Amino acid sequence: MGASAPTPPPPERDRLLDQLLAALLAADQVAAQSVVDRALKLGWSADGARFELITPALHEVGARWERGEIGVADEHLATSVCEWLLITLAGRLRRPRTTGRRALVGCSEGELHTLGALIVANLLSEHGWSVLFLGASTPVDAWRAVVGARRPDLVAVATTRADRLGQVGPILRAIRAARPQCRTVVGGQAYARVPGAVPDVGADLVVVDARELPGRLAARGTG
Ligand code: B12
Repeated sequence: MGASAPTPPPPERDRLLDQLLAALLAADQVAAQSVVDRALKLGWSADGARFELITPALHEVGARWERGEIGVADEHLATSVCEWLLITLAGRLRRPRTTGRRALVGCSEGELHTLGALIVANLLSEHGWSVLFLGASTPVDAWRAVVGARRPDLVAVATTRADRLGQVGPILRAIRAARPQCRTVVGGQAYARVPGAVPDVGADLVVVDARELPGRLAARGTG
């Protein structure tokens, strides 16, 4: 099972997506896992399951929560099942030999949406990076401290809420002050939410679609 492969055909994708959504709304971890297993048996890649199933299913869960069709606890349960799916998916893949490059991945201050960052962390691991994953909301001073102590070559900062974008500039400046040679990449739904141009927060790279990340890093000689 490779990490990346061609996009699955739409009818099959729609059917599996419906099944995954039903499993998530029922908070049925076993059923959700079997949908992902079916996709992999059909030849989908891990990235196919991440980007064509799990991500859109969670976006739909959010839309239903926003419309008041499901409660906060339903959304929490769906999220915890997806976290499980993402971790088991990453655990199945054979990782390439590490290249010695170190990446630090986390969320900007105040940001509690962690699954996008988790996907980025897994993706980088599968492309040979040694990855440190910070999880949710890391304050500016803590970014400075961890970058100084752990000396990453790349830092990826995830932001989902557009109203949290103001926190990203100070984080990037703290990273540069701690380690000037460290490259920075930012991404997450916040960058897609702002109408018009993708906001410039001062990162080396802005990547809205995580699938493009390995290629974009390689094109800059960072991958
Ligand atoms: C689960 C969830 C939560 C959980 C998160 C738990 C967790 N462990 O992550 C909890 C309960 C904490 C939560 C809280 C809130 N949430 Co919420 N949440 C969601 C939900 C349903 C799913 C998020 C998710 O995991 N998506 C799946 C991931 C994989 O997708 P993704 O984030 O888009 O990531 C992909 C790309 O964006 C990209 N990417 C992401 N990060 C990065 C980083 C880099 C570097 C790169 C290259 C790429 C990249 O790659 C990923 C892979 O495809 C979304 C719905 C949605 N549209 O996503 C709402 C949503 C994001 N939440 C929303 C809101 C409003 C909130 C709250 C304010 C609610 C409240 N009133 O308390 C709080 C804010 C908390 C905070 N301080 O951050 C809104 C945001 C609206 C907006 N305008 O910003 C959404 C869109 C729901 C909605 N439809 O209204 N939430």
